[in-house]
Amino acid sequence: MRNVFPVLIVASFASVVVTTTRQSVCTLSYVKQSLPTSNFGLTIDPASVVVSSVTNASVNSQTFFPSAHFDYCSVTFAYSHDGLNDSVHVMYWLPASDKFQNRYLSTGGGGFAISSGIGSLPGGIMYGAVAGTTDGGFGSFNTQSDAVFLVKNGTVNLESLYMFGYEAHHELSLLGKALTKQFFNMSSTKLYSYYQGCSEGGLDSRLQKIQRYGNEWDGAITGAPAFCFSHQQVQHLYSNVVEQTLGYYPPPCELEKIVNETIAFCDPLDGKTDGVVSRSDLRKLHFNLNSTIGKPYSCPARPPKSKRQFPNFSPSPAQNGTVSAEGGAVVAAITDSLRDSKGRRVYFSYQPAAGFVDAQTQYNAATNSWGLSVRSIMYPNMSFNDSTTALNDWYRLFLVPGAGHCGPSTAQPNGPWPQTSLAVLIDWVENGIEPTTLDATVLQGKHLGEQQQICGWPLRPYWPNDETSMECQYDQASTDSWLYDLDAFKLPVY
Ligand SMILES: *[C@@H]1O[C@H](CO)[C@@H](O)[C@H](O)[C@H]1NC(C)=O
Ligand SMILES: *[C@@H]1O[C@H](CO)[C@@H](O)[C@H](O)[C@H]1NC(C)=O
Ligand SMILES: *[C@@H]1O[C@H](CO)[C@@H](O)[C@H](O)[C@H]1NC(C)=O
Ligand SMILES: *[C@@H]1O[C@H](CO)[C@@H](O)[C@H](O)[C@H]1NC(C)=O
Ligand SMILES: *[C@@H]1O[C@H](CO)[C@@H](O)[C@H](O)[C@H]1NC(C)=O
Ligand SMILES: *[C@@H]1O[C@H](CO)[C@@H](O)[C@H](O)[C@H]1NC(C)=O
Ligand SMILES: *[C@@H]1O[C@H](CO)[C@@H](O)[C@H](O)[C@H]1NC(C)=O
Ligand SMILES: *[C@@H]1O[C@H](CO)[C@@H](O)[C@H](O)[C@H]1NC(C)=O
Ligand SMILES: *[C@@H]1O[C@H](CO)[C@@H](O)[C@H](O)[C@H]1NC(C)=O
Ligand SMILES: [Ca+2]
Repeated sequence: MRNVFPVLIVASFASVVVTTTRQSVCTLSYVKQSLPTSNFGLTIDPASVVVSSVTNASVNSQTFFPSAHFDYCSVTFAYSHDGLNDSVHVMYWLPASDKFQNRYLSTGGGGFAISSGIGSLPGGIMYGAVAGTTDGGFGSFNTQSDAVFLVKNGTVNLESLYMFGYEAHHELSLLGKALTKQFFNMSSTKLYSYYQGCSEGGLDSRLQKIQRYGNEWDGAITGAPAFCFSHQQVQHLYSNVVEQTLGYYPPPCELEKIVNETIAFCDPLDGKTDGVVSRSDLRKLHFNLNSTIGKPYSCPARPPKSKRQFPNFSPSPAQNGTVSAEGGAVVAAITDSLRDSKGRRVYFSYQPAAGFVDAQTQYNAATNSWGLSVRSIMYPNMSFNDSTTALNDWYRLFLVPGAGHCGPSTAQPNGPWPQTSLAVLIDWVENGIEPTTLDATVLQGKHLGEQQQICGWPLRPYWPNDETSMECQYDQASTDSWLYDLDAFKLPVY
Protein backbone atom coordinates (compact mmCIF):
# COMPACT_ATOMS: atom_id res chain seq x y z
CA MET A 1 0.00 0.00 0.00
CA ARG A 2 2.56 2.55 1.12
CA ASN A 3 4.69 2.31 -1.98
CA VAL A 4 2.03 3.62 -4.32
CA PHE A 5 2.22 7.24 -3.17
CA PRO A 6 5.44 8.46 -4.75
CA VAL A 7 4.41 6.82 -8.00
CA LEU A 8 1.22 8.84 -7.95
CA ILE A 9 3.15 12.06 -7.58
CA VAL A 10 5.49 11.42 -10.41
CA ALA A 11 2.71 10.30 -12.70
CA SER A 12 0.53 13.29 -11.98
CA PHE A 13 3.14 15.83 -12.92
CA ALA A 14 4.98 13.79 -15.53
CA SER A 15 8.21 14.99 -14.01
CA VAL A 16 11.66 13.59 -14.32
CA VAL A 17 12.84 11.92 -11.16
CA VAL A 18 16.51 12.53 -10.61
CA THR A 19 18.65 13.18 -7.61
CA THR A 20 20.53 16.38 -8.26
CA THR A 21 23.50 17.71 -6.37
CA ARG A 22 21.35 20.55 -5.02
CA GLN A 23 18.84 18.06 -3.59
CA SER A 24 21.44 15.70 -2.23
CA VAL A 25 19.68 15.82 1.14
CA CYS A 26 16.67 14.16 -0.47
CA THR A 27 17.85 10.66 0.30
CA LEU A 28 16.45 7.86 2.39
CA SER A 29 19.34 7.95 4.83
CA TYR A 30 19.22 11.74 5.35
CA VAL A 31 15.44 11.70 5.80
CA LYS A 32 15.65 8.82 8.25
CA GLN A 33 18.11 10.74 10.38
CA SER A 34 15.79 13.78 10.21
CA LEU A 35 12.70 11.94 11.47
CA PRO A 36 11.11 13.23 14.67
CA THR A 37 12.62 11.66 17.73
CA SER A 38 10.54 13.37 20.43
CA ASN A 39 8.13 11.11 22.19
CA PHE A 40 4.73 12.26 20.97
CA GLY A 41 3.15 8.93 21.90
CA LEU A 42 3.57 8.00 18.26
CA THR A 43 5.94 5.44 16.78
CA ILE A 44 7.22 5.88 13.27
CA ASP A 45 7.80 2.69 11.30
CA PRO A 46 11.33 3.17 9.83
CA ALA A 47 10.66 0.54 7.17
CA SER A 48 7.76 2.62 5.83
CA VAL A 49 9.81 5.66 4.85
CA VAL A 50 9.77 6.40 1.13
CA VAL A 51 11.70 9.32 -0.34
CA SER A 52 11.77 10.66 -3.86
CA SER A 53 13.24 13.75 -5.42
CA VAL A 54 11.27 15.53 -8.10
CA THR A 55 12.68 18.30 -10.24
CA ASN A 56 10.81 21.00 -12.11
CA ALA A 57 7.33 19.74 -11.39
CA SER A 58 4.77 22.11 -12.86
CA VAL A 59 1.25 22.88 -11.75
CA ASN A 60 -1.42 24.90 -13.47
CA SER A 61 -3.30 27.75 -11.84
CA GLN A 62 -5.92 26.37 -9.45
CA THR A 63 -8.42 27.55 -6.91
CA PHE A 64 -5.92 27.95 -4.10
CA PHE A 65 -2.68 28.71 -5.91
CA PRO A 66 -1.38 30.19 -9.16
CA SER A 67 0.64 28.20 -11.70
CA ALA A 68 4.24 27.47 -10.80
CA HIS A 69 7.11 25.08 -11.26
CA PHE A 70 9.42 23.90 -8.53
CA ASP A 71 11.59 21.10 -7.20
CA TYR A 72 10.63 19.13 -4.15
CA CYS A 73 11.54 16.17 -2.03
CA SER A 74 8.61 13.88 -1.30
CA VAL A 75 8.66 12.00 2.00
CA THR A 76 6.02 9.54 3.17
CA PHE A 77 6.00 7.39 6.24
CA ALA A 78 3.63 5.54 8.54
CA TYR A 79 3.26 5.80 12.28
CA SER A 80 1.13 4.13 14.90
CA HIS A 81 -0.35 5.34 18.15
CA ASP A 82 1.43 3.72 21.05
CA GLY A 83 -0.74 0.93 22.38
CA LEU A 84 -2.79 0.68 19.21
CA ASN A 85 -2.03 -1.53 16.27
CA ASP A 86 -2.93 1.16 13.75
CA SER A 87 -1.15 2.75 10.83
CA VAL A 88 -1.42 6.38 9.79
CA HIS A 89 0.31 7.61 6.65
CA VAL A 90 1.60 11.12 6.23
CA MET A 91 3.23 12.75 3.24
CA TYR A 92 5.40 15.85 3.19
CA TRP A 93 6.81 17.75 0.27
CA LEU A 94 9.96 19.64 1.16
CA PRO A 95 11.19 22.51 -1.00
CA ALA A 96 14.76 22.69 -2.25
CA SER A 97 17.11 24.05 0.42
CA ASP A 98 17.65 27.36 -1.37
CA LYS A 99 13.89 27.89 -1.72
CA PHE A 100 12.96 26.97 1.84
CA GLN A 101 11.66 30.00 3.75
CA ASN A 102 11.27 28.66 7.30
CA ARG A 103 7.61 27.73 6.77
CA TYR A 104 5.44 24.70 7.34
CA LEU A 105 1.90 24.20 5.96
CA SER A 106 -0.71 21.59 6.87
CA THR A 107 -3.35 21.08 4.18
CA GLY A 108 -6.94 19.97 4.68
CA GLY A 109 -9.62 18.16 2.71
CA GLY A 110 -13.33 18.55 2.04
CA GLY A 111 -16.52 16.65 2.69
CA PHE A 112 -15.56 13.49 4.56
CA ALA A 113 -12.04 13.59 3.10
CA ILE A 114 -9.52 14.55 5.74
CA SER A 115 -7.05 15.72 3.11
CA SER A 116 -6.81 16.58 -0.56
CA GLY A 117 -4.03 14.06 -1.09
CA ILE A 118 -1.25 15.72 -3.03
CA GLY A 119 -3.68 18.23 -4.54
CA SER A 120 -2.99 21.07 -2.10
CA LEU A 121 0.72 20.50 -1.49
CA PRO A 122 1.99 22.70 -4.37
CA GLY A 123 0.34 25.68 -2.64
CA GLY A 124 2.84 25.33 0.20
CA ILE A 125 5.94 24.45 -1.80
CA MET A 126 5.61 27.54 -3.99
CA TYR A 127 5.78 29.76 -0.88
CA GLY A 128 8.89 28.04 0.43
CA ALA A 129 6.96 25.90 2.93
CA VAL A 130 7.15 22.23 3.71
CA ALA A 131 3.62 21.03 2.94
CA GLY A 132 1.97 18.05 4.61
CA THR A 133 -1.06 15.83 4.20
CA THR A 134 -2.42 12.87 6.17
CA ASP A 135 -4.59 9.84 5.45
CA GLY A 136 -5.99 9.95 8.99
CA GLY A 137 -5.22 6.25 9.32
CA PHE A 138 -8.24 5.47 7.15
CA GLY A 139 -6.31 3.11 4.86
CA SER A 140 -5.19 5.32 1.98
CA PHE A 141 -5.05 8.96 0.99
CA ASN A 142 -8.21 8.35 -1.02
CA THR A 143 -10.21 6.75 1.77
CA GLN A 144 -12.71 9.08 3.36
CA SER A 145 -13.71 9.07 7.00
CA ASP A 146 -17.25 7.83 6.33
CA ALA A 147 -15.78 4.60 4.92
CA VAL A 148 -14.26 3.81 8.32
CA PHE A 149 -16.90 5.45 10.49
CA LEU A 150 -18.16 2.12 11.84
CA VAL A 151 -16.22 -0.80 13.31
CA LYS A 152 -19.31 -2.94 12.88
CA ASN A 153 -22.87 -2.06 12.06
CA GLY A 154 -24.05 0.05 14.99
CA THR A 155 -20.62 0.58 16.58
CA VAL A 156 -18.84 3.85 15.89
CA ASN A 157 -15.10 3.67 15.33
CA LEU A 158 -14.18 6.30 17.89
CA GLU A 159 -10.48 6.22 16.99
CA SER A 160 -11.30 7.20 13.41
CA LEU A 161 -13.80 9.78 14.56
CA TYR A 162 -11.28 11.52 16.81
CA MET A 163 -8.69 11.33 14.07
CA PHE A 164 -11.10 12.98 11.65
CA GLY A 165 -12.18 15.52 14.23
CA TYR A 166 -8.83 16.88 15.33
CA GLU A 167 -6.14 14.30 16.20
CA ALA A 168 -4.82 13.52 12.73
CA HIS A 169 -4.19 17.15 11.85
CA HIS A 170 -2.59 17.78 15.23
CA GLU A 171 -0.21 14.87 14.63
CA LEU A 172 0.43 15.89 11.03
CA SER A 173 1.61 19.29 12.26
CA LEU A 174 3.63 17.92 15.19
CA LEU A 175 5.52 15.46 13.01
CA GLY A 176 5.78 17.83 10.05
CA LYS A 177 7.24 20.67 12.07
CA ALA A 178 9.73 18.36 13.81
CA LEU A 179 10.80 16.84 10.48
CA THR A 180 11.17 20.31 8.94
CA LYS A 181 13.37 21.57 11.78
CA GLN A 182 15.65 18.55 11.66
CA PHE A 183 15.79 18.34 7.88
CA PHE A 184 16.77 21.98 7.45
CA ASN A 185 19.03 22.16 10.52
CA MET A 186 16.88 24.93 11.97
CA SER A 187 17.81 24.61 15.66
CA SER A 188 16.72 27.98 17.10
CA THR A 189 15.41 29.57 13.89
CA LYS A 190 11.69 30.37 14.05
CA LEU A 191 9.56 28.04 11.95
CA TYR A 192 6.33 29.70 10.81
CA SER A 193 3.46 27.27 10.73
CA TYR A 194 0.21 27.51 8.76
CA TYR A 195 -2.97 25.66 7.96
CA GLN A 196 -5.08 25.94 4.81
CA GLY A 197 -8.34 24.16 4.09
CA CYS A 198 -11.86 24.69 2.85
CA SER A 199 -15.31 23.30 3.65
CA GLU A 200 -14.69 20.29 5.90
CA GLY A 201 -11.10 21.50 5.71
CA GLY A 202 -12.33 24.64 7.45
CA LEU A 203 -14.76 22.67 9.57
CA ASP A 204 -15.34 23.54 13.16
CA SER A 205 -12.96 20.76 14.06
CA ARG A 206 -10.21 22.72 12.42
CA LEU A 207 -11.44 25.92 14.02
CA GLN A 208 -11.86 23.84 17.15
CA LYS A 209 -8.29 22.65 16.77
CA ILE A 210 -7.18 26.26 16.74
CA GLN A 211 -8.93 26.50 20.11
CA ARG A 212 -7.49 23.21 21.39
CA TYR A 213 -3.92 23.68 20.25
CA GLY A 214 -3.58 27.44 20.16
CA ASN A 215 0.16 27.44 19.49
CA GLU A 216 0.11 24.89 16.74
CA TRP A 217 -0.11 27.32 13.85
CA ASP A 218 0.87 30.95 13.40
CA GLY A 219 -1.97 31.45 10.94
CA ALA A 220 -4.82 29.53 9.38
CA ILE A 221 -7.05 29.94 6.34
CA THR A 222 -10.36 28.25 6.98
CA GLY A 223 -12.41 28.70 3.83
CA ALA A 224 -16.18 28.19 3.88
CA PRO A 225 -15.90 26.39 7.22
CA ALA A 226 -18.48 23.67 7.58
CA PHE A 227 -18.99 24.61 11.20
CA CYS A 228 -21.63 23.18 13.54
CA PHE A 229 -21.23 20.10 11.36
CA SER A 230 -24.11 18.12 12.80
CA HIS A 231 -26.56 20.97 12.35
CA GLN A 232 -25.15 21.79 8.97
CA GLN A 233 -25.70 18.26 7.72
CA VAL A 234 -29.33 18.49 8.80
CA GLN A 235 -29.59 21.79 6.94
CA HIS A 236 -28.43 19.95 3.83
CA LEU A 237 -31.48 17.72 4.10
CA TYR A 238 -33.79 20.63 4.69
CA SER A 239 -34.37 21.56 1.04
CA ASN A 240 -35.80 18.14 0.38
CA VAL A 241 -37.92 18.37 3.51
CA VAL A 242 -39.37 21.66 2.24
CA GLU A 243 -40.16 20.07 -1.10
CA GLN A 244 -41.79 17.10 0.58
CA THR A 245 -43.75 19.26 3.04
CA LEU A 246 -44.99 21.69 0.41
CA GLY A 247 -45.59 18.80 -1.98
CA TYR A 248 -43.78 20.45 -4.86
CA TYR A 249 -40.59 19.21 -6.51
CA PRO A 250 -39.38 22.01 -8.79
CA PRO A 251 -37.69 20.93 -12.04
CA PRO A 252 -34.00 21.94 -11.82
CA CYS A 253 -34.58 24.31 -14.73
CA GLU A 254 -37.20 26.22 -12.73
CA LEU A 255 -34.74 26.68 -9.84
CA GLU A 256 -32.04 27.74 -12.28
CA LYS A 257 -34.39 30.33 -13.73
CA ILE A 258 -35.14 31.73 -10.27
CA VAL A 259 -31.40 31.93 -9.56
CA ASN A 260 -30.78 33.66 -12.89
CA GLU A 261 -33.57 36.17 -12.24
CA THR A 262 -32.20 36.81 -8.76
CA ILE A 263 -28.71 37.43 -10.13
CA ALA A 264 -30.06 39.71 -12.88
CA PHE A 265 -32.04 41.78 -10.35
CA CYS A 266 -29.34 41.95 -7.69
CA ASP A 267 -26.23 42.41 -9.84
CA PRO A 268 -26.63 46.21 -10.25
CA LEU A 269 -27.59 46.78 -6.59
CA ASP A 270 -23.86 46.88 -5.70
CA GLY A 271 -23.30 49.72 -8.18
CA LYS A 272 -21.52 47.60 -10.81
CA THR A 273 -23.33 45.59 -13.46
CA ASP A 274 -20.85 42.78 -13.98
CA GLY A 275 -22.92 39.64 -13.47
CA VAL A 276 -21.68 39.36 -9.89
CA VAL A 277 -23.89 39.80 -6.84
CA SER A 278 -21.40 41.45 -4.50
CA ARG A 279 -24.10 42.44 -2.05
CA SER A 280 -26.35 39.47 -1.42
CA ASP A 281 -27.57 41.34 1.66
CA LEU A 282 -29.23 43.94 -0.59
CA ARG A 283 -31.19 41.18 -2.27
CA LYS A 284 -32.56 40.17 1.11
CA LEU A 285 -33.69 43.73 1.58
CA HIS A 286 -34.95 44.55 -1.91
CA PHE A 287 -35.80 41.50 -4.00
CA ASN A 288 -39.24 39.93 -3.99
CA LEU A 289 -39.07 36.33 -5.14
CA ASN A 290 -42.68 36.51 -6.28
CA SER A 291 -41.54 38.73 -9.15
CA THR A 292 -40.14 35.61 -10.83
CA ILE A 293 -43.51 33.86 -10.89
CA GLY A 294 -44.80 33.45 -14.44
CA LYS A 295 -41.41 33.90 -16.10
CA PRO A 296 -40.86 31.29 -18.84
CA TYR A 297 -37.93 28.90 -18.62
CA SER A 298 -36.54 26.22 -20.85
CA CYS A 299 -33.53 23.92 -20.66
CA PRO A 300 -32.34 21.39 -23.21
CA ALA A 301 -32.22 17.67 -22.48
CA ARG A 302 -29.04 16.24 -20.93
CA PRO A 303 -28.42 13.00 -22.80
CA PRO A 304 -26.81 10.09 -20.94
CA LYS A 305 -23.01 10.05 -20.63
CA SER A 306 -20.60 7.23 -20.00
CA LYS A 307 -21.13 5.99 -16.42
CA ARG A 308 -17.46 5.18 -16.15
CA GLN A 309 -16.26 8.64 -17.12
CA PHE A 310 -19.09 10.61 -15.47
CA PRO A 311 -20.29 8.49 -12.55
CA ASN A 312 -22.28 11.36 -11.01
CA PHE A 313 -23.99 12.55 -14.16
CA SER A 314 -27.69 11.90 -14.45
CA PRO A 315 -29.48 12.45 -17.74
CA SER A 316 -32.61 14.60 -17.79
CA PRO A 317 -35.29 15.42 -20.36
CA ALA A 318 -35.80 18.86 -21.87
CA GLN A 319 -37.66 21.07 -19.44
CA ASN A 320 -39.81 24.07 -20.12
CA GLY A 321 -42.58 25.93 -18.38
CA THR A 322 -43.11 29.06 -16.31
CA VAL A 323 -41.95 29.71 -12.76
CA SER A 324 -44.79 28.61 -10.50
CA ALA A 325 -46.06 30.06 -7.22
CA GLU A 326 -45.18 26.68 -5.69
CA GLY A 327 -41.61 26.98 -6.97
CA GLY A 328 -41.38 30.46 -5.47
CA ALA A 329 -42.72 29.19 -2.15
CA VAL A 330 -40.18 26.34 -2.04
CA VAL A 331 -37.32 28.76 -2.67
CA ALA A 332 -38.64 31.23 -0.09
CA ALA A 333 -38.86 28.49 2.55
CA ILE A 334 -35.39 27.13 1.76
CA THR A 335 -33.85 30.60 1.83
CA ASP A 336 -35.45 31.28 5.18
CA SER A 337 -33.51 28.25 6.54
CA LEU A 338 -34.30 25.48 8.96
CA ARG A 339 -36.42 26.38 11.97
CA ASP A 340 -37.83 24.30 14.78
CA SER A 341 -41.54 23.88 15.49
CA LYS A 342 -41.55 27.16 17.44
CA GLY A 343 -40.04 29.09 14.54
CA ARG A 344 -36.57 29.38 16.11
CA ARG A 345 -33.63 29.17 13.75
CA VAL A 346 -31.57 25.95 13.66
CA TYR A 347 -29.07 26.83 10.94
CA PHE A 348 -28.59 29.35 8.15
CA SER A 349 -29.32 28.76 4.52
CA TYR A 350 -27.77 29.74 1.23
CA GLN A 351 -27.10 33.32 0.46
CA PRO A 352 -29.49 34.66 -2.16
CA ALA A 353 -28.27 34.20 -5.75
CA ALA A 354 -26.54 30.95 -4.78
CA GLY A 355 -27.66 27.88 -6.68
CA PHE A 356 -30.03 25.54 -4.84
CA VAL A 357 -27.92 22.45 -5.05
CA ASP A 358 -29.45 20.64 -2.09
CA ALA A 359 -32.83 21.10 -3.63
CA GLN A 360 -31.66 18.92 -6.51
CA THR A 361 -30.32 15.45 -6.83
CA GLN A 362 -26.71 16.28 -6.11
CA TYR A 363 -24.96 17.83 -3.17
CA ASN A 364 -22.48 20.66 -3.10
CA ALA A 365 -21.90 23.90 -4.93
CA ALA A 366 -22.77 27.40 -3.97
CA THR A 367 -23.24 28.48 -0.39
CA ASN A 368 -21.32 31.63 0.34
CA SER A 369 -22.91 31.15 3.73
CA TRP A 370 -20.11 32.05 6.02
CA GLY A 371 -21.12 32.42 9.59
CA LEU A 372 -20.39 34.60 12.56
CA SER A 373 -20.24 32.47 15.52
CA VAL A 374 -16.86 33.55 16.69
CA ARG A 375 -17.35 37.23 17.56
CA SER A 376 -20.22 36.90 20.00
CA ILE A 377 -18.62 33.87 21.67
CA MET A 378 -15.24 35.52 22.18
CA TYR A 379 -16.50 38.97 23.12
CA PRO A 380 -19.98 38.47 24.54
CA ASN A 381 -20.05 41.72 26.47
CA MET A 382 -18.72 44.12 23.87
CA SER A 383 -20.69 46.24 21.44
CA PHE A 384 -20.77 45.07 17.84
CA ASN A 385 -18.19 47.63 16.75
CA ASP A 386 -15.85 47.05 19.71
CA SER A 387 -15.98 43.29 19.45
CA THR A 388 -15.44 43.42 15.69
CA THR A 389 -12.38 45.60 16.18
CA ALA A 390 -11.03 43.23 18.85
CA LEU A 391 -11.73 40.22 16.66
CA ASN A 392 -10.08 41.72 13.59
CA ASP A 393 -6.83 41.76 15.51
CA TRP A 394 -6.49 38.02 14.94
CA TYR A 395 -9.47 36.76 12.95
CA ARG A 396 -10.74 38.20 9.69
CA LEU A 397 -13.73 37.27 7.67
CA PHE A 398 -13.87 37.95 3.96
CA LEU A 399 -17.14 37.33 2.14
CA VAL A 400 -16.26 36.43 -1.42
CA PRO A 401 -18.78 37.98 -3.85
CA GLY A 402 -20.45 35.64 -6.28
CA ALA A 403 -18.34 32.66 -5.25
CA GLY A 404 -19.37 29.04 -5.10
CA HIS A 405 -18.47 26.62 -2.36
CA CYS A 406 -14.66 26.57 -2.13
CA GLY A 407 -14.23 27.92 -5.63
CA PRO A 408 -15.56 30.39 -8.16
CA SER A 409 -19.14 29.89 -9.39
CA THR A 410 -19.92 29.33 -13.05
CA ALA A 411 -23.19 31.24 -12.56
CA GLN A 412 -21.23 34.43 -11.75
CA PRO A 413 -18.02 34.00 -13.77
CA ASN A 414 -16.79 37.59 -13.35
CA GLY A 415 -16.54 37.26 -9.58
CA PRO A 416 -13.14 37.56 -7.86
CA TRP A 417 -11.52 34.59 -6.12
CA PRO A 418 -8.83 34.82 -3.40
CA GLN A 419 -6.30 32.49 -4.99
CA THR A 420 -3.27 33.74 -3.08
CA SER A 421 -4.70 33.87 0.45
CA LEU A 422 -1.71 32.00 1.82
CA ALA A 423 0.64 34.73 0.58
CA VAL A 424 -1.61 37.32 2.28
CA LEU A 425 -1.65 35.31 5.51
CA ILE A 426 2.15 34.92 5.43
CA ASP A 427 2.49 38.69 5.05
CA TRP A 428 0.17 39.25 8.00
CA VAL A 429 1.95 36.74 10.27
CA GLU A 430 5.55 37.36 9.31
CA ASN A 431 5.53 41.03 8.32
CA GLY A 432 2.60 42.40 10.30
CA ILE A 433 0.86 43.60 7.13
CA GLU A 434 -2.82 43.48 8.09
CA PRO A 435 -5.16 42.45 5.30
CA THR A 436 -7.88 45.10 5.34
CA THR A 437 -8.88 43.83 1.90
CA LEU A 438 -8.04 40.49 0.35
CA ASP A 439 -6.26 40.14 -3.00
CA ALA A 440 -8.39 38.27 -5.52
CA THR A 441 -8.26 37.27 -9.16
CA VAL A 442 -10.98 36.56 -11.69
CA LEU A 443 -10.31 32.94 -12.64
CA GLN A 444 -12.69 32.49 -15.57
CA GLY A 445 -14.72 34.28 -18.21
CA LYS A 446 -13.99 37.40 -20.17
CA HIS A 447 -12.21 39.16 -17.29
CA LEU A 448 -9.86 36.24 -16.63
CA GLY A 449 -6.80 37.37 -14.72
CA GLU A 450 -8.28 40.69 -13.55
CA GLN A 451 -7.13 41.65 -10.06
CA GLN A 452 -9.75 42.75 -7.53
CA GLN A 453 -10.02 43.36 -3.79
CA ILE A 454 -12.43 41.76 -1.35
CA CYS A 455 -13.67 43.81 1.60
CA GLY A 456 -13.10 42.61 5.16
CA TRP A 457 -16.20 42.09 7.29
CA PRO A 458 -18.20 44.04 8.38
CA LEU A 459 -17.41 46.42 5.51
CA ARG A 460 -19.16 45.60 2.22
CA PRO A 461 -18.27 46.44 -1.38
CA TYR A 462 -20.03 49.23 -3.22
CA TRP A 463 -19.30 51.05 -6.47
CA PRO A 464 -20.78 54.49 -5.76
CA ASN A 465 -19.94 56.51 -8.87
CA ASP A 466 -18.59 54.56 -11.77
CA GLU A 467 -17.81 50.89 -12.15
CA THR A 468 -14.08 51.25 -11.61
CA SER A 469 -13.72 52.52 -8.05
CA MET A 470 -14.91 50.24 -5.26
CA GLU A 471 -15.47 51.39 -1.71
CA CYS A 472 -15.65 49.13 1.31
CA GLN A 473 -18.57 50.71 3.12
CA TYR A 474 -20.30 50.20 6.43
CA ASP A 475 -24.02 49.55 6.04
CA GLN A 476 -26.01 48.87 9.17
CA ALA A 477 -28.92 47.20 7.38
CA SER A 478 -26.47 44.95 5.56
CA THR A 479 -24.71 44.04 8.80
CA ASP A 480 -28.00 43.28 10.49
CA SER A 481 -29.00 40.98 7.65
CA TRP A 482 -25.88 38.89 8.32
CA LEU A 483 -26.39 38.48 12.04
CA TYR A 484 -28.14 35.22 12.75
CA ASP A 485 -29.52 34.01 15.99
CA LEU A 486 -29.47 30.23 16.29
CA ASP A 487 -32.11 30.49 18.98
CA ALA A 488 -33.37 26.94 18.61
CA PHE A 489 -30.55 26.00 21.01
CA LYS A 490 -30.12 27.02 24.62
CA LEU A 491 -26.35 26.55 24.50
CA PRO A 492 -23.95 28.18 22.05
CA VAL A 493 -23.57 25.97 19.01
CA TYR A 494 -19.96 25.25 18.03
C1 LIG B 1 10.82 23.71 -16.07
O1 LIG B 1 9.64 23.47 -16.78
C2 LIG B 1 9.15 24.61 -17.47
C3 LIG B 1 7.84 24.22 -18.13
O2 LIG B 1 7.02 23.57 -17.26
C4 LIG B 1 10.17 25.08 -18.49
O3 LIG B 1 9.69 26.25 -19.11
C5 LIG B 1 11.48 25.36 -17.79
O4 LIG B 1 12.47 25.66 -18.76
C6 LIG B 1 11.94 24.17 -17.00
N1 LIG B 1 13.11 24.53 -16.22
C7 LIG B 1 14.17 23.74 -16.13
C8 LIG B 1 15.29 24.25 -15.28
O5 LIG B 1 14.25 22.68 -16.70
C1 LIG C 1 -1.54 -5.67 13.75
O1 LIG C 1 -2.00 -5.40 12.43
C2 LIG C 1 -1.36 -6.20 11.46
C3 LIG C 1 -1.79 -5.72 10.08
O2 LIG C 1 -3.01 -5.06 10.12
C4 LIG C 1 -1.71 -7.66 11.70
O3 LIG C 1 -1.07 -8.46 10.75
C5 LIG C 1 -1.24 -8.04 13.11
O4 LIG C 1 -1.65 -9.35 13.40
C6 LIG C 1 -1.81 -7.09 14.14
N1 LIG C 1 -1.22 -7.36 15.44
C7 LIG C 1 -1.92 -7.42 16.55
C8 LIG C 1 -1.14 -7.67 17.82
O5 LIG C 1 -3.12 -7.24 16.58
C1 LIG D 1 -27.54 -2.54 10.74
O1 LIG D 1 -28.32 -2.69 11.88
C2 LIG D 1 -29.65 -2.22 11.74
C3 LIG D 1 -30.32 -2.28 13.12
O2 LIG D 1 -30.09 -3.50 13.73
C4 LIG D 1 -30.37 -3.06 10.70
O3 LIG D 1 -31.67 -2.57 10.52
C5 LIG D 1 -29.62 -2.91 9.40
O4 LIG D 1 -30.18 -3.74 8.41
C6 LIG D 1 -28.15 -3.29 9.57
N1 LIG D 1 -27.43 -2.97 8.35
C7 LIG D 1 -26.59 -3.82 7.77
C8 LIG D 1 -25.93 -3.32 6.53
O5 LIG D 1 -26.35 -4.92 8.22
C1 LIG E 1 22.21 19.90 7.73
O1 LIG E 1 23.46 19.72 8.29
C2 LIG E 1 24.12 18.53 7.85
C3 LIG E 1 25.40 18.39 8.65
O2 LIG E 1 26.15 19.54 8.55
C4 LIG E 1 24.38 18.62 6.36
O3 LIG E 1 24.98 17.43 5.89
C5 LIG E 1 23.06 18.81 5.64
O4 LIG E 1 23.27 19.00 4.26
C6 LIG E 1 22.31 20.00 6.21
N1 LIG E 1 20.97 20.03 5.64
C7 LIG E 1 20.52 20.94 4.80
C8 LIG E 1 19.11 20.84 4.32
O5 LIG E 1 21.21 21.86 4.43
C1 LIG F 1 -29.21 30.77 -16.59
O1 LIG F 1 -28.11 31.55 -16.98
C2 LIG F 1 -27.06 30.80 -17.58
C3 LIG F 1 -25.90 31.73 -17.79
O2 LIG F 1 -26.29 32.86 -18.47
C4 LIG F 1 -27.60 30.19 -18.87
O3 LIG F 1 -26.58 29.41 -19.47
C5 LIG F 1 -28.77 29.28 -18.53
O4 LIG F 1 -29.35 28.78 -19.72
C6 LIG F 1 -29.84 30.07 -17.78
N1 LIG F 1 -30.85 29.15 -17.34
C7 LIG F 1 -32.15 29.38 -17.50
C8 LIG F 1 -33.06 28.33 -17.01
O5 LIG F 1 -32.58 30.39 -18.00
C1 LIG G 1 -45.43 35.91 -2.34
O1 LIG G 1 -46.66 35.31 -2.65
C2 LIG G 1 -47.20 34.49 -1.62
C3 LIG G 1 -48.43 33.78 -2.15
O2 LIG G 1 -49.26 34.68 -2.82
C4 LIG G 1 -47.51 35.36 -0.41
O3 LIG G 1 -47.99 34.56 0.65
C5 LIG G 1 -46.24 36.04 0.04
O4 LIG G 1 -46.49 36.91 1.10
C6 LIG G 1 -45.61 36.80 -1.12
N1 LIG G 1 -44.30 37.27 -0.66
C7 LIG G 1 -43.94 38.54 -0.77
C8 LIG G 1 -42.59 38.87 -0.20
O5 LIG G 1 -44.60 39.39 -1.31
C1 LIG H 1 -42.25 23.01 -24.30
O1 LIG H 1 -42.33 21.61 -24.45
C2 LIG H 1 -43.49 21.20 -25.17
C3 LIG H 1 -43.54 19.68 -25.12
O2 LIG H 1 -42.27 19.15 -25.43
C4 LIG H 1 -43.43 21.76 -26.59
O3 LIG H 1 -44.60 21.41 -27.29
C5 LIG H 1 -43.32 23.29 -26.51
O4 LIG H 1 -43.14 23.82 -27.81
C6 LIG H 1 -42.15 23.71 -25.64
N1 LIG H 1 -42.20 25.15 -25.47
C7 LIG H 1 -41.10 25.90 -25.52
C8 LIG H 1 -41.32 27.37 -25.28
O5 LIG H 1 -39.98 25.46 -25.74
C1 LIG I 1 -20.11 39.24 30.56
O1 LIG I 1 -20.99 39.83 31.48
C2 LIG I 1 -21.63 38.90 32.32
C3 LIG I 1 -22.69 39.63 33.12
O2 LIG I 1 -22.22 40.89 33.55
C4 LIG I 1 -20.56 38.24 33.20
O3 LIG I 1 -21.17 37.27 34.06
C5 LIG I 1 -19.57 37.54 32.30
O4 LIG I 1 -18.52 37.00 33.08
C6 LIG I 1 -19.00 38.50 31.29
N1 LIG I 1 -18.20 37.74 30.32
C7 LIG I 1 -16.99 38.08 29.95
C8 LIG I 1 -16.29 37.17 28.97
O5 LIG I 1 -16.43 39.08 30.37
C1 LIG J 1 -19.68 51.27 13.87
O1 LIG J 1 -18.61 51.57 13.00
C2 LIG J 1 -18.99 52.14 11.76
C3 LIG J 1 -17.75 52.39 10.91
O2 LIG J 1 -16.93 51.27 10.88
C4 LIG J 1 -19.76 53.43 11.96
O3 LIG J 1 -20.20 53.91 10.72
C5 LIG J 1 -20.94 53.16 12.88
O4 LIG J 1 -21.61 54.37 13.15
C6 LIG J 1 -20.48 52.52 14.18
N1 LIG J 1 -21.66 52.19 14.99
C7 LIG J 1 -21.74 52.49 16.26
C8 LIG J 1 -22.99 52.05 16.96
O5 LIG J 1 -20.84 53.05 16.85
CA1 LIG K 1 -22.62 43.48 -9.52
